[in-house]
Amino acid sequence: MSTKARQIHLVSRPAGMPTHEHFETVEVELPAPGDGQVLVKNHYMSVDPYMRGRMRAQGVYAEPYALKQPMYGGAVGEVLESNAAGLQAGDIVLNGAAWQDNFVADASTVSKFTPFDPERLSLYLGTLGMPGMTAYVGLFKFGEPKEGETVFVSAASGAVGANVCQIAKRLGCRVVGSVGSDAKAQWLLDECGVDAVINYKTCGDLTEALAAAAPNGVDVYFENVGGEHLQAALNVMNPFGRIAACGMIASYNNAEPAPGPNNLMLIVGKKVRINGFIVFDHNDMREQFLSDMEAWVAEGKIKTKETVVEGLDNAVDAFLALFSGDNFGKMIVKL
Ligand code: NAP
Ligand code: FER
Repeated sequence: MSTKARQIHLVSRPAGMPTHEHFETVEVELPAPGDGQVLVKNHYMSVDPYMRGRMRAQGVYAEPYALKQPMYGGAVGEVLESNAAGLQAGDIVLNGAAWQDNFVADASTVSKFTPFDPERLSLYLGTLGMPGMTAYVGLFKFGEPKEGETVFVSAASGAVGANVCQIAKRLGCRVVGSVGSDAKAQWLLDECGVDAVINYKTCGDLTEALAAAAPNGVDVYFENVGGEHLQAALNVMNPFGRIAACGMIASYNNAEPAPGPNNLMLIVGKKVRINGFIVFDHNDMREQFLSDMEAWVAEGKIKTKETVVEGLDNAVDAFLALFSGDNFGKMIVKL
C-alpha cells in the first residue's frame, strides 16, 4: 500500500525576512519501506531559529538546506510500518524529518524513546529536547554560574531561555531576564521564580534598565539575541564574567551585517570570557541532561510553556513567528 506525504520545500534563498514565496508545499507518494526502513507519521515538528541559517547558501557549522527538497529538523513521530529489526508499529521516535507529515527512512535515522508522559510528546522538542539541552549545556559548561551570582538571560521566556532561567534559579543564582512582552515577563516572575525581568521594547535605555535590575552586576550572560543586548550585558558585566554565546537572533534576517556593539574593548579590562557553542557537539551531557530535566519537569520544578500551531500548512507562519516574538515558550507545530 502506498502512502502520501506532504512536505515543505525551500524553493529560493531569502535575503532578509523570509516570506511564503520562499517555500512550497509538495505532495509525494512514498515508497513502501525497504529492508531496514520504517514508515513514520510525525505528530509534532519543531521550528527553530537555526533553520534560518540553513536557508543561506553558506552555512558555518551545518549544510544549507537544498533547494526544492524538503527542509528538515527535529520531529516526534510514530512508526506506522517497520521493515527493521528493533522497531515496530506504534513505537514513538525522535527524528530529523520535520517539515513532512509522513516519511520513509532508514531505521538508523530515527531513535525510539520512552516518553516520561505519552500525553506530552512535544516536550521532547522543547524542554526535554534540543532547546532544553542547549540551556543545560550552555549554562553548566560555559556559563558556570555559582550560587549567589547574577545570571542575565535574553529571549528569556523562549524555548532555550526559560530553561536557562529556571536551571539558574535552581542553582541559587539571581536571575534577570529580558523579553519582548509584559505577559512573558509576568510568567517568568510568577511561575518561574525569576528575580527581575526587563521588557526590552518598553524599558528605554537597555544598559540602565539592566543595571537597575542587576544591582550587583552580571556574572553570567546567556546570549540569545545579540546587538544591543550584548552591548548592555558587557556594560554591566562584572570582572571575570562569562558569556555563553548561544545565538544572536536579532541579526538572523539581516540582509547586510549590522554594526557591532561599540564596547567590545570591555572584554579586555573586565577579563570576560566569551564561549560560542553548538549543542550538537555536547552529546556527552545528554544522559545527565535527560535524567535531570525529566525529573525536574515531572516534579513540577521546571515549568514548561508552549505555543502549539496546528497543521503543516501553518508551519511556515510558526517559523516566522520566532522572529517577531509571537511564540510564547517553545514553538511547536502539531501535525
Ligand atoms: P525562542 O526564544 O523560543 O524564540 C525566539 C525568541 O527570540 C522570540 O520569541 C523573541 O522573544 C526573541 N526575538 C526574536 N527577534 C528578536 C529581536 N530582534 N530582538 C530581541 N529578541 C528577539 O527561540 P529558541 O529556540 O529558544 O532560541 C533562542 C536562541 O538560542 C536563538 O538565538 C537560537 O539561535 C539559539 N540556539 C542556539 C543553539 C546552539 O546550539 N547554540 C541551540 C538552540 C537555540 P521576545 O518576545 O522576548 O522578543
Ligand atoms: C542555532 C543558531 C545557530 C543553532 C545552531 C546555529 C542548533 C549554528 C550556526 C552556524 O552553523 O553558524 O540556534 O541551533
